[in-house]
Amino acid sequence: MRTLLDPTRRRAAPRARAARAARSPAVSLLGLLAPLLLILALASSCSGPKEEPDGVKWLIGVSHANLTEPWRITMNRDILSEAATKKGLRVVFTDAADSASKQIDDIAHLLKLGVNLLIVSPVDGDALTQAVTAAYQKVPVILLDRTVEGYGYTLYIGPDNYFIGRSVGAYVRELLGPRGGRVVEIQGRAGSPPAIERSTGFREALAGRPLIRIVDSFGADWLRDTAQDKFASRLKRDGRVDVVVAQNDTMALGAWKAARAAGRAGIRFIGIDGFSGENGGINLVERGVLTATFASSTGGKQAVDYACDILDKASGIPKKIFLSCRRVTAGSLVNAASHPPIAGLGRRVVLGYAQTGDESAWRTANTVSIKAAAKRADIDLRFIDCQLKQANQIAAIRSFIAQRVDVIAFSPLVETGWDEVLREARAARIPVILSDRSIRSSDESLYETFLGADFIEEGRRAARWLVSRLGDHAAARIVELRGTEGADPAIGRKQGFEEIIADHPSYRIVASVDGDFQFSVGKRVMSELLDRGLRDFNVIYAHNDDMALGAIEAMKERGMNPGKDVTIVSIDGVRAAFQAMRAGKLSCTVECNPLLGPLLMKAVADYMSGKELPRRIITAEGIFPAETAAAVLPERKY
Ligand code: GYE
Repeated sequence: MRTLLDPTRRRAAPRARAARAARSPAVSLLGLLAPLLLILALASSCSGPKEEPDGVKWLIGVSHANLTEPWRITMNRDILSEAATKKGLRVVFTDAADSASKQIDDIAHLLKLGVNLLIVSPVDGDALTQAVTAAYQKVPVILLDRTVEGYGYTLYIGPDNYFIGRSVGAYVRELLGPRGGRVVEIQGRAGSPPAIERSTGFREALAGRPLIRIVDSFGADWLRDTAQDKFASRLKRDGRVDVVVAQNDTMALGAWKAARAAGRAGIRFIGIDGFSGENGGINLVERGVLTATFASSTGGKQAVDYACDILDKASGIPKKIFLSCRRVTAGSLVNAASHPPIAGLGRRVVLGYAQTGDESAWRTANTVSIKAAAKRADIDLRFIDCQLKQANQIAAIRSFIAQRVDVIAFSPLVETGWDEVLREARAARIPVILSDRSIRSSDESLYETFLGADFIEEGRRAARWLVSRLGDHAAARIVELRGTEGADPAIGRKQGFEEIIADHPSYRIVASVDGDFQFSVGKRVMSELLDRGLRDFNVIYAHNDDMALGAIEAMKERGMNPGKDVTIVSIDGVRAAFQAMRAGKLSCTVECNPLLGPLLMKAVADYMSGKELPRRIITAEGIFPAETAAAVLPERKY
């Protein structure tokens, strides 16, 4: 049994002990109580503080749910390979063997070792919430693959399982065509969040295609042999199957083995993960075992990369990263990598940006951030203010295509109407990044990534704060000032707010008007409501601060007492909101971070270097009730 730490040596401080053991070239394996795999990393990137005498700059603890599932074994490997590129970085692992209580102990053990940062892949999000949130008070915590309740962590990185399920469903629709067919679904661990989300997305994508029938669905715990045994039994009971959709490649391989053993030909097998190597999804597609796989990285490499940024106190660390997934079939194997590096340009990268306009203080800060970050990154920014007209944004994108820019980014004024112009960008092989706002399209391949806020959560936060302030059963009569009709943030903030107040029947929206995210329009529409005699309200919920401030002015002009008689909650967190809160006019603002420039330029640089971009990059945000305004205002950056 190889030991974890060298027990014969003088009992040095835990961290130095772990680091010294990590110098051992051999990878030490399982110990008695808390299996720690001590891995030595070598060459350079994590800049870190001064070099310690034993060469250790940073010690990262990785708490794994288990080290048996193929996905997690690959995740481990990804963490190792990325860590090995970081100078002075030491990484210690624990394996909870799927026990939540053991993982809680492992986390405590790693903290005792003196790790500088934790990477945790929870066995069970709920069970680990308290331990993770407590650890977050001591060190940065990156969650991998599964999240916990609330926001008590630094960064979440994981697959967008719902999106993966939808992508698989869209492919099955294509594969079976109008004739349809009989599908067997093999889920991972029945009832686990990834299994539920993948299955939900898959079923939703098949809606409206009654001739595609899921004739059986069972869990196989992500394991090949379990899938093989269960599918063999299925074939014995009823062999009429056209397609098997397994929630990972290894279970798809197991089912394929069962079909081969039963002499069944003609069934098509679809998997998920798309790992390289023997029996990885890519290899199985090459061999014709799988018809397709959906390749999604484990996030292990990204976790180590971001761990170094966090430890180096880099700015612009997002809150959530949802990894992308790519369909890989025999026909698409050639460019199995998402795209080759665009190197050797011999010139500055050219980025075309189509901005909505300059409708609010948030937008002004957003524009400043983008321009400053482009300058710092030495990127040639072609920036067009589209004056709040979608037609202008479409024209701007076409002009960027004509200029052959390297990357196009824009903040879609509204969610729909982009497919045609984005197909033109794709035809021109120019990648598109959605910044700040997203689009609604059936073609998920029209853009590389979305970076911005979780607008639905912002709406929930506004409502949760309101209920916490007024009480569960308060008679809240709410005037809603909506953002631009059809815009992603307006739709999301309305949805999130209504989701929470739906549980509180005494909270009612008595008027809802479109203020177009603008101070002047917010003031106008509020004036119209007041001049039409509206007085029976005691709350204003505004989708952004500018409209709230416009409404406050309208009320003051009519002798009303905003912030006293009427509780006003809005979203953005711009400086003027803090000033209004300090003056007692605004009650609360939910932050929506406009400083997206650094995130955008990192995404452009990553794309240009051939890195696969995440599907969604969600910003970190807070909530600021009026009582925090005086203390926080001096440090606000926008
Ligand atoms: O809330 C508002 C701006 O898209 C999140 O647009 C952004 C919104 C923001 O006009 O102030």
